[in-house]
Amino acid sequence: MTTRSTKELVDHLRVMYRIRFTEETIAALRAAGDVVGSVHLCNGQEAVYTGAVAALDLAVDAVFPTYRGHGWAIACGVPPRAVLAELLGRAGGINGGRGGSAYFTAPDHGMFGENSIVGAGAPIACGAALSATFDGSGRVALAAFGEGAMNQGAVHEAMNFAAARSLPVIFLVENNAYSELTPTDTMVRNDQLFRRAAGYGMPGARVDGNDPVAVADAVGKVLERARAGRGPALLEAMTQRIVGHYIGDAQHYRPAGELDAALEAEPIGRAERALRATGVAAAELDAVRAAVRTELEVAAAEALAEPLADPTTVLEHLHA
Ligand SMILES: Cc1ncc(C[n+]2csc(CCOP(=O)(O)OP(=O)(O)O)c2C)c(N)n1
Repeated sequence: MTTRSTKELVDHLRVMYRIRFTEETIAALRAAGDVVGSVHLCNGQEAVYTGAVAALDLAVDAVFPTYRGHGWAIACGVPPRAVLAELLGRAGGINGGRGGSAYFTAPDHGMFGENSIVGAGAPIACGAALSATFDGSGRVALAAFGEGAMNQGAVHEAMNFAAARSLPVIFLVENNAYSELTPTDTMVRNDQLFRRAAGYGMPGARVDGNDPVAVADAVGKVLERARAGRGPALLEAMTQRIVGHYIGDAQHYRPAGELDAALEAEPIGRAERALRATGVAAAELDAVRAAVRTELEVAAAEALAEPLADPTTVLEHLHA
């Protein structure tokens, strides 16, 4: 694991705990019947969000994630209470309980909306990047999507358009090895997806997606390039989800031993081991973990205590 400073890795670890404990809380609330609807958890992929967001300037930059977006929201600074309240259909949720898990948006935090249409965030990010070429904001748009989305026509069109116009876009693939229940290597002839960048005329690189510092470095490099007007880039962050594609997915499609290996490599345990190896006391890490646990317990209690969204307001914010 890349370590530049202990503090930097502890800061990443704190955010990764916040994401993981949010997801665990959501799973528990779902089991209790309080959270309904489509929910895709991101356990195991936390380093991608933590690292990428650490490199961005959320005062100007914009993130366009997928339906697996809770981790992006938390990394962008959305309070866990607001995420939980949204999934619980509470009026105090980040979108008043209307968006739920797969559609919430937090533009005040630079997180411009999840999207359940696979790959659809890529062309939307191009729009945000195109606007930056007019408004002088210096904004870079980051489109995040899974490796399955790399085979969507909209993603191809977005990459070609961004490259042809030298738009400030970072295409960030969260390669968790499965598109829903289908292994990536059964879907493509060449599974080194970052190599497709050359075909569009932009730089492409693979990065260890379980190492937040490596992700921050990789995003930081292409971010500066994009901000300087030198166009888009494609990053492929290699990671694994350590939960099902959706809550309730029995994961029967995973070969024996694969999940154990993923649990060995997952970013939180790995960061803890790296910090311990540099001399950080176990008690210090226990204190960081416990503080975030308490934060989530308080957030869940507060969210559950909030009133449900008022059904009579259901037509508000609708444009047809
Ligand atoms: C346009 C479209 N096609 C199909 C689906 C159904 N679908 C939902 S998630 C998913 C898998 C996407 O895999 P990947 O892009 O690798 O992301 P991951 O779920 O692994 O994060 C599919 C095919 C959809 N939501 N949208």
